[in-house]
Order: sequence, then structure tokens, then C-alpha cells
Amino acid sequence: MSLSRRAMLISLAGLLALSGSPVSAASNLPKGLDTDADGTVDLTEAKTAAETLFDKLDHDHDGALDAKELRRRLSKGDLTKADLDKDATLSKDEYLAVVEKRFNAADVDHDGTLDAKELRSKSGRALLKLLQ
Ligand SMILES: [Ca+2]
Ligand SMILES: [Ca+2]
Ligand SMILES: [Ca+2]
Repeated sequence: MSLSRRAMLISLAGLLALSGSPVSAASNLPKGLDTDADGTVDLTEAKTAAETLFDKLDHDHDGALDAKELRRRLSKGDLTKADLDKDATLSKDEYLAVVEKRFNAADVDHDGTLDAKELRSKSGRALLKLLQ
């Protein structure tokens, strides 16, 4: 086999490896979300990620996120809507309720999971802001 033909075959194999097999579908998902590696994000996985982010954002560890801590993730209007007890901050329960709402909005085929395509939608991206 000539060297150039060999090189071509190798690059072809590389292309095939890149084109989506079912296994590589999981890697289209944002890193760390799909903890059971089934290629989709379910509500439990979303909430686990949301809780981790909540704790990370809660700099003063008072168990609630204020507008400053939520910066760029939730608009003022969304914060007001989500703040059920009107204390101007989001408790973890209030935060997870928004996560669940956005999850359901993104789950357009109502199968209880979000695939990579659903996560790329507008609601999907709004959800991701609260997860990572
Ligand atoms: Ca999963
Ligand atoms: Ca509140
Ligand atoms: Ca779905």
C-alpha cells in the first residue's frame, strides 16, 4: 500500500469515528450532567446539577441566592416570579421549582428526559444556565 493511500485510509477512519454513533451521542451533552450516561438528562440529574450549582453560588452560605448571586442566570423578572415567599432571595426549593419548570418547558416530546437537541432549544439553554 502506498503511503498516501494509507494516510487517506487513516483519515477516513478518523472521520468515521467522529460521525455520531449512538455511543458518542452522550458526549454531545454538556459535561457532568448525564451522570448515568444514558445519553439524556432526566429531572433527577438536572436537579442534582442544580443543587451543586446552588451551593457553589451561595457564597455567604445562608441557604438562599440573592439577585447578585444569581447574576446572569435569572433575570429580575424571573427572580420575582420564582420568589414565592417574597423575601427577595431564592431558597433551594424555590430554585429547584424554577429548574423543574424549565425542564418541563424544554421537554417538548414529554418523555421525561432531555436529549442534546432539547437542551439546545431556547428553554433548554435557559435551563442549562441554572445547572452549570
Ligand atoms: Ca441520564
Ligand atoms: Ca424566597
Ligand atoms: Ca424529551
